[in-house]
Amino acid sequence: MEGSRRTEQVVLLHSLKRLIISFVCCLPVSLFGLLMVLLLIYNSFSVFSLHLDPIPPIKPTPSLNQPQVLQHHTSSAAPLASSSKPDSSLLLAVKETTLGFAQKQKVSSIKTEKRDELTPATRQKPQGKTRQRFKTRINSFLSKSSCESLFFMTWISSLESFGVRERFTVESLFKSHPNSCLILVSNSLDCERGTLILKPFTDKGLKVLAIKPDFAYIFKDTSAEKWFERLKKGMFSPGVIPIEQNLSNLLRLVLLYKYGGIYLDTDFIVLKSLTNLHNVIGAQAVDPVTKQWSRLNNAVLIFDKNHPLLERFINEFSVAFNGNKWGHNGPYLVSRVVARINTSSSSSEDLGFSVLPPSAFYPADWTRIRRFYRASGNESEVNCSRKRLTQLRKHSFAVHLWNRESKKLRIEEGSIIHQLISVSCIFCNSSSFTF
Ligand SMILES: *[C@@H]1O[C@H](CO)[C@@H](O)[C@H](O)[C@H]1NC(C)=O
Ligand SMILES: *[C@@H]1O[C@H](CO)[C@@H](O)[C@H](O)[C@H]1NC(C)=O
Ligand SMILES: *[C@@H]1O[C@H](CO)[C@@H](O)[C@H](O)[C@H]1NC(C)=O
Ligand SMILES: *[C@@H]1O[C@H](CO)[C@@H](O)[C@H](O)[C@H]1NC(C)=O
Ligand SMILES: CC(=O)N[C@H]1CO[C@H](CO)[C@@H](O)[C@@H]1O
Repeated sequence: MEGSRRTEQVVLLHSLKRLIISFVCCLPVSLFGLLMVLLLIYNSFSVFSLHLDPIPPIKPTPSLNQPQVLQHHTSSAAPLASSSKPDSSLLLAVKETTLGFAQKQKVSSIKTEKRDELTPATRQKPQGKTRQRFKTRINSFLSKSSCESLFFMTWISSLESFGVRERFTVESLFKSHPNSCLILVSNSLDCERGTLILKPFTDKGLKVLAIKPDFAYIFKDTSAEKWFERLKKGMFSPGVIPIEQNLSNLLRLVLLYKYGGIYLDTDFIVLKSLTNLHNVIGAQAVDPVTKQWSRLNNAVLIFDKNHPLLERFINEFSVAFNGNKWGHNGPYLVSRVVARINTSSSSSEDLGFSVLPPSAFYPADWTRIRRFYRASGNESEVNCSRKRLTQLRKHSFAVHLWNRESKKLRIEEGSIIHQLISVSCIFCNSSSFTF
């Protein structure tokens, strides 16, 4: 609406101008001075209209940056709702600006209007760039990096909380995959201070990109698109709150669906190369009697682009999303979908994927991860942990650390984790062991 009002204004000014010019030709010279005054007034008006730019000023930062995300963890509904608002209003503002700009270009062919155009043009630039940036930055990163394999991680929390443990996941990943690429989808890490955190890796020539997600672009043409639209509309009601947490579950599915590759949570120690694994998901628990998996997990996903199982996961997410039940849209979701496949006529072979046993990625259950952090007390414990280490090296690709359970634990010297770190590190300085 603003845009069209503006256009009317411009059209009006133009016809006024043309009228005046045509009058100049047939009027006596005595009136010329008066006309000059009129023109002066007109000009000052058109300059003045620059300041009456109807496009509302755009708030410079989207809502998902760190301080606000921190709030998401600690505070209640009210500040969260208000922090979500700028994001969607930002999208609207971008649309309006683009529209206004396009219409203006059509109407104003006269040079004097050039200055006027600059205002929306320069304003539009940063926003338009942000929306373009995701696609072009990822594409240029991939085309210049010649990636042996492509890893994705998402970081939805603050920059400050991306700590030694998270950095070590990246470290161990590159230790086993020095020629791979890592795309860290994150609002907080895609900034100057984030670049500093990743600098030790980039300085070594390791290929890592931290990039802000453009959700609208990422979800486009999947069943997540409509869900996201609904979410954005619903965001104004206080019901749906820290969407970023739940979005991470969806983001990993859609990123793999669009690009293919390996998704990894940030609480892993990677032990060996995953490049020979294709279209796999890991079981986290097995039924002791039937030996069938009883729970899958979505902390590691390795899938080709456009894989039908990912499509089913995304569909399930959009249909059955429930922001109030823990795990419902994550580990339980993948378990639910795969279990359904096995009981229906199609099987996992039809869809072309396999379920790896817990030893692959989840060798320690979350209830038992504690003992991995403790040093051995006596000889039998030493023997036991030595045996465990041998098994890990033999059967495990990575060890999930269950950050929720383990982040407060200290790594005791000689513990299993300590020994895994000492063989999976790149920098191997003392700070690696202090998490
Ligand atoms: C499906 O069920 C069969 C037989 O019960 C089992 O052997 C197979 O591992 C199951 N597949 C998955 C993906 O759960
Ligand atoms: C070793 O320590 C564990 C507990 O830490 C204990 O249960 C076990 O009996 C001890 N074994 C020996 C041989 O001392
Ligand atoms: C530990 O292992 C060593 C050699 O493998 C063995 O000699 C020793 O008896 C074991 N100790 C215990 C307590 O099992
Ligand atoms: C240890 O390595 C990290 C990179 O992981 C680096 O930022 C830090 O400065 C190093 N510390 C020392 C003491 O070298
Ligand atoms: C399925 C899932 O992870 N849901 C989460 C959505 O976000 C809320 C708030 O953090 C969590 O409590 C839910 O567990």
